[in-house]
Amino acid sequence: MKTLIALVHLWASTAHAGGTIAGTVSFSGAAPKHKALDRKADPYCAGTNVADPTVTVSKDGKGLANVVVRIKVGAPAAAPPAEPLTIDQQGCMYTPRVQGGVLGQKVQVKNGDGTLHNVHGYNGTKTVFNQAQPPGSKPLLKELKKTEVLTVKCDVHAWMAAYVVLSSNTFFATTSADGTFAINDVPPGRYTVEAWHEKLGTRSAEITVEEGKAVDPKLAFQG
Ligand SMILES: [Cu+2]
Repeated sequence: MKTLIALVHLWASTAHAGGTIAGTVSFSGAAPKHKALDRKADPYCAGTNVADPTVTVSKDGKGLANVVVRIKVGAPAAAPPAEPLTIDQQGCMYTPRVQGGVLGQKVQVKNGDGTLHNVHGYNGTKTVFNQAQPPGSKPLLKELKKTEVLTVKCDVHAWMAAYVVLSSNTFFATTSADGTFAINDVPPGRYTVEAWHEKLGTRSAEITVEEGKAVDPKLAFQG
């Protein structure tokens, strides 16, 4: 029993080693007006109004959602997890819209809708995969072939878009609705951190992570 307790203590102390990269990705300027998407093309989708989520800012207008924050330079490379990333299709929108992953990780696309989607993955302008997914069909499991930023579009519904930002390491997070993020258990060291947004581009910062401390890279976008 004593050994078990000692092991649990050891696990607890090592599981939270390192520091944290955390903060709010800030937004300044005029918050975009959220026009409703034109979804009349498919009666299945047309019933609900959905605001254009391309640039989503927090309620106070100061934080930016759907930004992938990641260590771009300085972190040890990691093998892709065996578990695929998941993108679901619900109400004729992709969920999540933006997420991070590890280079080489697979992605599975589910169709929770009662309508046909055509899942079209791009690396830049190059097609990575392109497959119709009728309602009730099994998830599509796709390899991303060295893609760093995967864009997923639907050839049936022009408004649908999802993004997967793939890194060589496991240190990444996506900002919440209020623009906040946290990357935990980062080994102490100097890093280049990058923020990626689907429309507003990228920002980067040089930071130093110290044991047991949190550092905010103060990443900022202007609208
Ligand atoms: Cu669709």
